[in-house]
Amino acid sequence: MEGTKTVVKVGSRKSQLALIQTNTIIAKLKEIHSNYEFEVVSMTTTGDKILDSALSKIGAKDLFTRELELALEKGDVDFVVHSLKDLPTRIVDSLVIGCVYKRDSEYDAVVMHPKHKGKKLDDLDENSVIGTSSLRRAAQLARRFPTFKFENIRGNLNTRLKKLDEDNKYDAIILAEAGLVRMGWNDRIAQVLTPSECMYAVSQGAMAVECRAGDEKTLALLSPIHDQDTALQCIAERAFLKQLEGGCSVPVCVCSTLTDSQISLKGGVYSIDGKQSVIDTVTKTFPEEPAAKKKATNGHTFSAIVHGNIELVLCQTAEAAGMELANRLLVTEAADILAEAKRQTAEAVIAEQKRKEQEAI
Ligand code: DPM
Repeated sequence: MEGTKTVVKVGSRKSQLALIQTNTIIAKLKEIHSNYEFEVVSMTTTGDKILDSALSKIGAKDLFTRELELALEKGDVDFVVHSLKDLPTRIVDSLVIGCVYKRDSEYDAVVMHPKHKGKKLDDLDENSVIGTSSLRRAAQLARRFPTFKFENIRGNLNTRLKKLDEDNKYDAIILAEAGLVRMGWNDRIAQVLTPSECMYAVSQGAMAVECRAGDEKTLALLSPIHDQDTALQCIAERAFLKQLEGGCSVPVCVCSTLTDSQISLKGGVYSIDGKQSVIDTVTKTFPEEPAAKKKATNGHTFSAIVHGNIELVLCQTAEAAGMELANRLLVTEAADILAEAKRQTAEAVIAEQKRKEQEAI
């Protein structure tokens, strides 16, 4: 009977990608819970409004999420779908990541200007201009292609593709393969970058659902789509970033693999110009002893991700892998590289504010 259906309100950004992601999660939930109805409440975030600065130059970690989180806290919406890589490793205590959905491609992809159709990065001229606002992508690719120029490009995916095709400024841009595929732009992917060419961002390609901590009804609704393998890899990757106190202000990259018995996390810290880097790997074996299989204390999360239906000891092992890798790097020159990258980014934030103040006069 129509009237007996429970209505769940779902917050989303207004961009095409955000709405596609939100509708993917809703469609999956509808398959499982036929007695629920979902209503999308879309809104514009600060990050959507600031289109003229690189994200790393704005200086706030929650640009694309804050407005949505406020709506969650107020009870205006019951959950919000995000790209997990956009969610800071620390979120407010009142909210949690209630599930992590099965990861799509975690790799970066190259999209060429139409005049370079059929080419790969290796085929481009020495002075080619690559559009990306990701410090991580620019640093790793600058190392490999020292003569390329890396220029900022902002805006949602539609805007960026339009800028690439129409502005004649960029020879190619770098985007996450997952986003391109979700938009249905597979035919624009010229090349998928392997981890040896460009390691990916923490949690890239995974969607996550944020909800109120302790909202048992929503947590139970989300539980069947919480993907164990993805969650464990993302817990390890996020623990690494959290321990490094990274974020989008520094070039930090990862590559993780999982088997039934082990989790392995490779992580790197780069200088902004890509000239210095430290990369290391930690592998941990999941313990089998029943003693370790303790139940979670209520409300415990892993870099804000609930353990949900996943064995606690698996989450703890994944988290330990990420923390150990970070701790290992922090006793090498990686600590100095990181500190210098943070200093440069902070300086860029101030320069950007000054530039804007000048513009406003
Ligand atoms: C974060 C970064 C970027 C996004 C930084 C990074 C890319 C910014 C840029 C943290 N968030 O990756 O080093 O290219 O200027 C973002 C995208 C997706 C989620 C788009 C993209 C889609 C893929 C996914 C923006 N956030 O990376 O091309 O779900 O992971």
